[in-house]
Amino acid sequence: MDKVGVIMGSKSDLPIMQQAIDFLQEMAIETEVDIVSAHRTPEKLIEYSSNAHLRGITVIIAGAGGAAHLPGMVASMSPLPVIGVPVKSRNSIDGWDSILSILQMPGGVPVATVALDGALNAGILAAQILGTKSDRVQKRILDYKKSLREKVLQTADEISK
Ligand code: RP5
Repeated sequence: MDKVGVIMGSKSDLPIMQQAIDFLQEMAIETEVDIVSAHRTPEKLIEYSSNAHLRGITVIIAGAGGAAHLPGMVASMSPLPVIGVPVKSRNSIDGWDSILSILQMPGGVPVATVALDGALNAGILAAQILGTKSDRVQKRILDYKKSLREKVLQTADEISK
């Protein structure tokens, strides 16, 4: 089965990135989690980016804060789709540095960037990509959307009483 690789620049990103990991687990999608730092472990970054597609990973979610070069650098070397999560880390200037570092990629090297701290959406997007090849995953996504709809309608019902 296809796997999603979830990487982050530091353990301090984990509380945010856990949202993606939890969602993928809820969808019963195999997930490989690792810490890969663009600045502190550049050799590991090259190794990870060059080999992820060779061991069954089909989508990479990469989260980082501050001068967030991880998602873009992975995208520069990997043939896989990369979803970038800007993290509002303690070294970040209000999150804008992370957002712009991940969002403003040059032509030819796309990173699908989600909202600041938007790891849940990164997990959903990764599952949706896998769902294009798996009826089982796609069915779970449809069920998830149904649960979102029902929650809103139920709340609307409650407050309108
Ligand atoms: C980035 O610097 C990491 O992705 C993290 O968001 C931020 C701070 O890292 P730590 O100093 O907490 O390890 O590279």
